[in-house]
Amino acid sequence: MTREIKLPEIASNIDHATVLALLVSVGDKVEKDQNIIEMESDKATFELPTNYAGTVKEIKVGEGDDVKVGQVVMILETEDEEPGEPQQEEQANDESQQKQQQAKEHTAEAEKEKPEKKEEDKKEESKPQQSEETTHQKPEAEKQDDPEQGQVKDKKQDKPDVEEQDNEEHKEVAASPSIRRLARELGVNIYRVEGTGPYERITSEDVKAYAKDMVKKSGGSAAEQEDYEMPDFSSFGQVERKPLDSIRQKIATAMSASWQNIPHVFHFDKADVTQLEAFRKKYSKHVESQGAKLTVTAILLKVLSKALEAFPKFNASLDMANAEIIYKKYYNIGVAVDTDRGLLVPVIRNVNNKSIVSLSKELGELAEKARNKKIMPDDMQGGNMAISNLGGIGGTNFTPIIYRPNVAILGVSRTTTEPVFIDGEFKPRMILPLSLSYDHRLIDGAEAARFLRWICEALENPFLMMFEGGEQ
Ligand code: CAO
Repeated sequence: MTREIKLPEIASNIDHATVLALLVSVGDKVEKDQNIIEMESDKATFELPTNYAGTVKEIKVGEGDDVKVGQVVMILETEDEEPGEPQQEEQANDESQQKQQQAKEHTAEAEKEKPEKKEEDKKEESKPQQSEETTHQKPEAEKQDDPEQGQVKDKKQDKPDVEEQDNEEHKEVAASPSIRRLARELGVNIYRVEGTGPYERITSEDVKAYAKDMVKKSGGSAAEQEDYEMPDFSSFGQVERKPLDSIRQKIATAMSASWQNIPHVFHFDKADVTQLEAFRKKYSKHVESQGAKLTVTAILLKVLSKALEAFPKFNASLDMANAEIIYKKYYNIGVAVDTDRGLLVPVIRNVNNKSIVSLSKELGELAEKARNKKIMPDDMQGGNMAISNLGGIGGTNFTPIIYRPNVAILGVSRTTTEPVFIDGEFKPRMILPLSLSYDHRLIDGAEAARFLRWICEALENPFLMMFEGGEQ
């Protein structure tokens, strides 16, 4: 029988995605859960798996197509019987609805922070093909950003600007959806751009010129990069030019936006993890027997969630436009994962309520999903702070960049055995170097020092909290 494969709910605030690459062709046999299409949403690049095994009968979309949630992308010929279909479809729909519900719950706080985004996307969707359009759109969406998404904020920093922005809501602008998207990605408030096209229509050149001007005025380095004239490298030797893939573009945009907008300060400390390492060795078999690997990162997740409970500012976001600090009452932590496509940051939710064993399992599964291109945009949303552990690779210390809208990130370097002077003699101790990058607009140096010391002391006394939290 034939089965329709549709674009499922990807995340609570995403209702469409673009086809980047078709991974199968008509006539190909596919397994259940095999990835069939590489797609890109506003939030991330991901691969769409099929729910069924079968043979590809028809492909309904092409590369570059914009696909709505629920739209049929492919038709498979499967071997199962007709009667089973409605039930399975229903079940798949139920699961999808449940997932959507969970995602909505998970991101409820985040949604509150960006209520206009979905609204604006909907408006764009409803007029996708009009090349020239005039709409009233709220500018809030242009100011939203996301670390995975790489959008740049153009937030107002003080009241007069906010009032000006309110007036702008009532202004009409003529710009196509692609130009609005470009403006969002460059952090440009489209209501401030003067259109030079026919009937004052805003062109991509107008948006880019505005963005350059904006960054120049703020003394940022992106303008320098854009304006920077590349030397002719071929005059020095052989070169090869390759396009930046979409993940790398998103990472690049997100990193520069973060670096330009957040006044970073870096703080360093060292934890004596000799006892912790003995503990890890002792219990690793126990954890392994439950199908997980007890790693430093899993333990740090637990410790960090407790530190966030004790220091709520580090679990907050800074809303400069409204002059507010948003304290979050949930403890979701992102973990930087090194994949062959680049850095991805899946989020582990409600870390404070989970045991180290379940955190170890979840971390392993998420890291594998990220590396196998099975990670979905929703898996990477809603993180309050992040851990970046480069210790498995090497290095004595580093200064990670904060993922907006977080206000801090914990960097973890390699544990080494060092001589430590204790009770009048040098003793070999296992030392874990930690770095904390924090947003100095919200967090003061002394608070950062106390926060990182708290983490070090928790690691130095592992038995105090190791098995806290309910099993999930
Ligand atoms: N010091 C010493 N060894 C460490 C360590 C540390 N800080 N952290 C991990 N290791 C060791 C582990 O013990 C493991 O050794 P064995 O194989 O001998 O047991 C090995 O390194 C690999 O660890 P892992 O990757 O399996 O486990 P993890 O849970 O500690 O890390 C993850 C998971 C996803 C964080 C990691 O795999 C990863 O991708 N790290 C890179 C993150 C990154 O790219 N950050 C930069 C982002 S830019 O800010």
